[in-house]
Amino acid sequence: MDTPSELFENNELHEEIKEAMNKSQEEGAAKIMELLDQQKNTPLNIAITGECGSGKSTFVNALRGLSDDDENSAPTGPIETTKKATLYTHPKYPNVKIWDLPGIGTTKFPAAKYLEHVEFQKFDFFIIISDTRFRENDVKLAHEIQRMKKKFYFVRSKIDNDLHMEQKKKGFNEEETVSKIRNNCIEGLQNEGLESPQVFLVSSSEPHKYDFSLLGETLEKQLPAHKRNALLLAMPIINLEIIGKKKEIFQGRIKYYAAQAVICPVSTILKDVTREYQAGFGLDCESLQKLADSIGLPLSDLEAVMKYPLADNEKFMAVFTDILSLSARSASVAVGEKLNIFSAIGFVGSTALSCCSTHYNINRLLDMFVDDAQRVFTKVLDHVAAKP
Ligand SMILES: Nc1nc2c(ncn2[C@@H]2O[C@H](COP(=O)(O)OP(=O)(O)OP(=O)(O)O)[C@@H](O)[C@H]2O)c(=O)[nH]1
Ligand SMILES: [Mg+2]
Repeated sequence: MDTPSELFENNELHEEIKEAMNKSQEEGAAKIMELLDQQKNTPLNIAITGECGSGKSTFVNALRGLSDDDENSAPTGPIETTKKATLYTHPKYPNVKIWDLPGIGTTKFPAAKYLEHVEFQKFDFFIIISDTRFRENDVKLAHEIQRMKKKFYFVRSKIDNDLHMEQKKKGFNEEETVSKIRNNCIEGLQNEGLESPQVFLVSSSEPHKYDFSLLGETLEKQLPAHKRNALLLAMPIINLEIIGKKKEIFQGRIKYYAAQAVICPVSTILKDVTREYQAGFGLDCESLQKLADSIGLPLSDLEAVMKYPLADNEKFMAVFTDILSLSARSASVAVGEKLNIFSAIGFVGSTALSCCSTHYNINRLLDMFVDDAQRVFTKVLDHVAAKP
């Protein structure tokens, strides 16, 4: 069972909440919301750089879960050269900022000057993209980034193109080709003096394939803990594991929302988390439509696999009401478990009970969305795999 300090991550937070709670339960709840807001606003700044035409802007769009022709996407194409650092905010998580930087070769600056020019201090890490072997400029930049004690990752882009070309040759083997490209990139970097470099092979048009997931996992592991959630929530859904990781983050936040029951009607809280989960799992109408378009399926085919198709508002509201009445009956069991946690930070009587049952209801909602996100993603994968 959670202890109070586990509930609010560490004793320091626990103390802050208790202090506010000493004034009133309302102040305590407001403090808890303030802490949640701080978590949600953790900034993450990602720099994307590389030579002209290497696929930077397309990669920026893939990271933001957008296709190249979406409104607000980064302009891409053979002549759409990125000449100055351009900021692209994540469409659902404005704290996540992706910077499309001009390639070092286009600025004529030496690596150190280039980094100064793009204000390297503000970036959490750099992604250096190339659609061929990495060149002298890329390596010089990597050395300089290292000297500035920042992290960088090499991404070899447009892997789909390479495979498409190789496919035409006799005896084609995808795994072998991928491994050849990887080794070629690694050897090139080693020859330029980089020790044990890691290269991620990526197709921005098929992010669920190749090394896109591995890149995400690597970034996640190497980021400081407080930035990790920002990255994970912003990651597009490219595999089932990401759905699970997003679920964990949302689960960790339920207690904050539940505490809000002290100062806010439960229905408002549930509507807020519903919106957050829909956006987080790409189940809002706009995201679903985009997804359907991107794989050439009618929206109704995706909705058909969902248990709670949200476009059908009336049906959804009926399910919502049903969940609430059902959970009211079974909540009493769960309430017992969580009660001492909320009581431990100072919520008492009916207030603590209300927090507990809200906690239970939000959990139910989250499970519901996770289930549908898994169904939709599986449908997408099946559809893509069945394509000739
Ligand atoms: N097949 C395929 N094409 C890609 C991929 N990434 C980029 N492209 C194409 O490569 C071309 C250049 O991509 P951009 O993303 O505009 O490249 P960039 O690095 O931003 O280019 P500049 O801003 O001019 O330096 C475009 O026609 C993209 O559609 C990919 O992963 N697969
Ligand atoms: Mg560009």
